[in-house]
Amino acid sequence: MLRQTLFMGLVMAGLLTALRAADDPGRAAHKGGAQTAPAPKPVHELQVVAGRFAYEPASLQVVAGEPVRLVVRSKDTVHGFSIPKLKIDERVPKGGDPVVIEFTAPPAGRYEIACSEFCGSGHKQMKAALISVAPTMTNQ
Ligand SMILES: [Cu+2]
Repeated sequence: MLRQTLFMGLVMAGLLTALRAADDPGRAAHKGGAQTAPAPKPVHELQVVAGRFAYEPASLQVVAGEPVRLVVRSKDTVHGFSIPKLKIDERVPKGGDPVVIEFTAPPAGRYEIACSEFCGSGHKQMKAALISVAPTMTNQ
C-alpha cells in the first residue's frame, strides 16, 4: 500500500514536471520572465505549556506575516489562552489535550497573552507575550 502510494506520488511529480516544462516558454514570454512564484511560507509551530501560573515559554517570537500554529497544553488545571489584541481566546482543558491556534503573525510589536479562565490565586499574574518581529532578508 505504502509502496503503491509512493509510486503514484513519483508518477504525479513526474507528470507535473513535464506539464510545467511544456507550459513554461509561453508563460515566461507572457510574463517577461518572472515565472517563479514564491514558495509558500512554512508554518511556524510553537509548543506552549500552561500551568499555575505561567506559560512556558513566557515569550513567543514570530515573524510578521508568517503563518503561525500554537499548540497549547495545560499541565494542571483548566487555563485560558488569550491574545486580546488579536481577538484570540481559547480554553485549554485539563488533562493535557492540545489546543491548536492558527493565525498569521501580526505586524511587528508586542502582544500580551493572558489567561482567560480563572485558575486560582495567581490567575491575574498569568501572562506571557507574543513578540512579532519584522521580516528580514534572511528569513524571507
Ligand atoms: Cu487563569
